Amino acid sequence: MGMNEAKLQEILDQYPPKVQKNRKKHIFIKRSDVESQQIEANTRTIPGIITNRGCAYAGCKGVVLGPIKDMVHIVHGPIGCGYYAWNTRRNKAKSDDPKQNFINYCISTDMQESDIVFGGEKKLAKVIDEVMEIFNPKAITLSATCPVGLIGDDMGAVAKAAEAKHGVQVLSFSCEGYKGVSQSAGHHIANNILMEKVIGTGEQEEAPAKFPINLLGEYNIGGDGWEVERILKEIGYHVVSVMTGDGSYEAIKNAHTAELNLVQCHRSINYIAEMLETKYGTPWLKVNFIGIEGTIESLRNMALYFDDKELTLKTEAVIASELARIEPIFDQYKKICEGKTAFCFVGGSRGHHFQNLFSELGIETLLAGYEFAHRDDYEGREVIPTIKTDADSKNIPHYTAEVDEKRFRLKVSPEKLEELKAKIPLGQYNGMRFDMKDGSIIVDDLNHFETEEFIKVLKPDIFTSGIKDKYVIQKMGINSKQLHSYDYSGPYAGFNGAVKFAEDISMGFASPTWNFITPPWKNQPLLEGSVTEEGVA
Ligand code: CFM
Repeated sequence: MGMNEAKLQEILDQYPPKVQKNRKKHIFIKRSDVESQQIEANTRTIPGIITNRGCAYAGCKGVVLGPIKDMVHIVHGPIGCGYYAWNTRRNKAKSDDPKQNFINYCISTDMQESDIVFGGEKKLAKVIDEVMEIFNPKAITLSATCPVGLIGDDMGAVAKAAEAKHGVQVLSFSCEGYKGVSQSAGHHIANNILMEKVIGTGEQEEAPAKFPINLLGEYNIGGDGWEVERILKEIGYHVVSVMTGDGSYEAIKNAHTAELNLVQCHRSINYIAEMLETKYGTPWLKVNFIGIEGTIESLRNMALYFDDKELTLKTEAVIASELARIEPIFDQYKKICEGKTAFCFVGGSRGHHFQNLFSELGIETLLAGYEFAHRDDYEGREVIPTIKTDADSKNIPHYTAEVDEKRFRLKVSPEKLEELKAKIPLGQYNGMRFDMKDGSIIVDDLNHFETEEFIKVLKPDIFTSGIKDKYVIQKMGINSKQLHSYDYSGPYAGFNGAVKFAEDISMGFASPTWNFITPPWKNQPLLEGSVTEEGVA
């Protein structure tokens, strides 16, 4: 049985009226015969509902700052916030100088009750001293967790004093978990400070090689960034910096020297992309290195931008040789996957990006969504001016980049830019809805109740999301693959990544495990009941 408005309403009817009214705005069935389908996104999850979202601290320290390998990232707060985030995101890094790679460390001020009562500033200053003594890093970040904001520790003052004492940059991030409705607020806070205090502080005026690019919104989960870099370097691009997977403080300082910024994850880093254009005149191009077709299209769009004969020829040569190598293997896996169906629910960009790979494998995506994306990630960037700023988004300190008089340089003429914009997504992102088939479901901040309900109706063959729901889904007899951590596998980006993904999910489909699981609805009477304002009836 497929999904239709009536069936969707039946699911929603199980909610109390207030909850139903709220959740209805976060779900729609794609229809291309209507011009716009608005979704509510980036608003608070209803208390008590089991969401997959994380917090602002997770988005700031965990997502954007954490992967920068040559800075020490100190978490100011109780040990749980640091320890629980320790290496769980699989943002890999390697360094030519092993003494400047701190990715494997978890550094926390381990706040105790007495610190909450009497303040944690002294302890934080002491931890910075210790870090300098043990690691001697080039720079340090301080990330605040909830109690820090609640007791009013002045991390900025501690950072300033430490900079004077140690002579290295100490950046303070006021990213207390409650600063936003999800990790999305933390991305924004991290973007602002990196732009204000790090990017453009390098001494280079020009990149040392031709075709210099920054790769933004690529976090090297399971080695994705390495695979993308391998391809770009083979073609002849010079990767100035990656933000921030396997990223380096030293490289990010010189990000202003790039001539094009590539944006893989729009949600987490579109702020920096926009600000780089304002400040240095560098346009950004939306790319998607997930999927073979996505990778090829991204490479061809880059070639169109640089408009260089040799680069274009090399792009085509690399595409041809990669295809010849991987297609026969990919096609083998396709035989296993073809005709299957998927749910694809991930953070703020993968819920869209991985639909490419599914469709290349002959798998139809029936339902997709994001945990914490904004309306533009669903509906396209043209809706940005219509998004209302609410009290929660006002929590994020405002920062506006201004033109750098010395370093601003138009990379292509305004006429050429307009011409290119008609052909390639320069400064443009169409969002998830654009690529989805009519009749498919788009859900924002999917919760556990809806997860189970949609599974019962649509019975997908594979569900890609995260650790919080993985085992619930598997117990329902459905192949479940984590698309946050890749379940200890990867890379899944680029040409090699597409093959690896195909191999991994084919193994999942071919596993005899599923024969031993009976989904609950097959042999157990399901409890009939409803939840009302007063409780369970
Ligand atoms: Fe961007 Fe990400 Fe994602 Fe994200 Fe994330 Fe992640 Fe993600 Mo998990 S930065 S929005 S905050 S692509 S950690 S590497 S997988 S939710 S879809």
